[in-house]
Amino acid sequence: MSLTEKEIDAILEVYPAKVKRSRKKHIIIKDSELAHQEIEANTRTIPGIITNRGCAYAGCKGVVLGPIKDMAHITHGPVGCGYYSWMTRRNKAKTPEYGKNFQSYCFTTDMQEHDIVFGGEKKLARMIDEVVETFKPNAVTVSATCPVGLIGDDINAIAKAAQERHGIPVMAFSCEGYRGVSQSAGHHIANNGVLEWVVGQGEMTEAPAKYSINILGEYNIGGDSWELERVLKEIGYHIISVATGDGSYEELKNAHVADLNLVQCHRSINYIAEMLEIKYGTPWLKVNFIGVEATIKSLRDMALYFGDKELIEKTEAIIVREAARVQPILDQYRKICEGKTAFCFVGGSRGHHYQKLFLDLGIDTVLAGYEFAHRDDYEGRHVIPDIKVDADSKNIPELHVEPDKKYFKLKISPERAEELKKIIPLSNYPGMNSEMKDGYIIVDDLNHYETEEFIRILKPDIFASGIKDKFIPQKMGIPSKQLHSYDYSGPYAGFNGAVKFAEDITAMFTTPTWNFITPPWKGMPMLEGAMQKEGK
Ligand code: CFM
Repeated sequence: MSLTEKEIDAILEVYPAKVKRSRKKHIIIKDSELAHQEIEANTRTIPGIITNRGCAYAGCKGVVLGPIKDMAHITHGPVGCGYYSWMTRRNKAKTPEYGKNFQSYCFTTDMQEHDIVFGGEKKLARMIDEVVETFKPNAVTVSATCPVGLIGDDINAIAKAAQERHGIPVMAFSCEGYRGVSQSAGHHIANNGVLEWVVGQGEMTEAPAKYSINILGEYNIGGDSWELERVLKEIGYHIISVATGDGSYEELKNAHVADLNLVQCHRSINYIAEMLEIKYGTPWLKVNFIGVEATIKSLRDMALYFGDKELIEKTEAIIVREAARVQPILDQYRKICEGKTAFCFVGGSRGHHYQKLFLDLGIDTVLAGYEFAHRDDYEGRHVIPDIKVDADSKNIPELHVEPDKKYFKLKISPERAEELKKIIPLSNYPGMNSEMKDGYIIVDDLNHYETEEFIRILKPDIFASGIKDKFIPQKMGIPSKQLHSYDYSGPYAGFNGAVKFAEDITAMFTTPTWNFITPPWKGMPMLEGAMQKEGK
């Protein structure tokens, strides 16, 4: 089932002309006959449109920094910012033996009117002292919220002085909510800080074991990374660090010695991946561990990178064993799921990744998109040189990196890298659009009005999205699956994750609840007309 340009125009007709023109650029119908299809992305949301996006602070503190468990993450701002970025994302973390884990704490300066009027610097300095003395974290981050930037608190100076007082790293992030058009700006700000102040601070000069890797852009939502680690460790990989799910300062500071960086979520971590390549000579490989087929492909790509016969054989043996174990279970669920259609609209990666898992179950994704991704996440990294740098992106400092004098080491020769690039996505991401079928819809920054309209026309069997928009489709009679925090479930990654996901969505399809809901369009007339008056 697909839509025509005319039908999309009809949806956008209710907007004022300028808004219509703008929104049209954010929507495309996949057509592989065309040489290239450009989509507008990472631009400001139109005021008044109900978007699902978050803010720069959410992307920095909430997404990238927050999961690092042995650091204390202080929110300098009103209490709500700290509270709403505290654990709601379900990024799980285990406390290692003799290790530290502050995930269950929410640290905030709880700024009040007095602090806004007279400045919050002294309060922040006191707060850092109190946190360090009470909890003894391995490092501290301070994330700025909107009012901090507006009143001009110098968080960098406060952090620097605190670092000298306490002798542990204290890092300041100017990630005020308004720094960019979405949480994407915050990812970039956090990436810069992690690369500058964390990675490379460790003493390791060599990888501690064969096949040493970092898993970048994996946040352990619902325990995803634990399922990946189970398989990767059994194959023989040594995981130096995960950025940042269940991650730690202690591990991340030695991330520079890895032989390979995996990139699961391209949007939130591509800056670090790229900078690690320049600074330490470690290439990155785009992986997707969502879905059985996708997981198998990623494992094979990894084995090809190392090119070691023993590793390739072990990889194949584990793939055969795991697939034989989960496939019969998935086949049962597939009987119910097969032939259904989905909308898959998530933040910056999952709109693409989960299409693979849906496909494993015979479900076609007819509409997909991202809240805040950039054009390269849709069209592929080759478009990066063509992306216009606007005033909003200029707001975020670009870190200039050079090969590290002490630690730079080419992990593979340039010739071998070029050879590998022909067969695996090494330092490359081809984007979501390349894998969408013709006629299907790609929408950037989907809003609530358009959601309802697309649902009314395409009538998907499942709506996969987030907490802000899930309840409207749910009330329209469409099962709605949260793909940010997994609605209290998970893991959904890897082999066991695919089974859990299949079980969850099959339960959603088969619950008798839907018999008690009448979708609005069921009461709509098939035809509309007017009665002719007598004698006319
Ligand atoms: Fe990456 Fe994420 Fe995502 Fe993301 Fe997010 Fe998230 Fe997400 Mo919610 S880092 S871009 S900023 S995969 S919190 S774990 S689910 S919007 S698609």
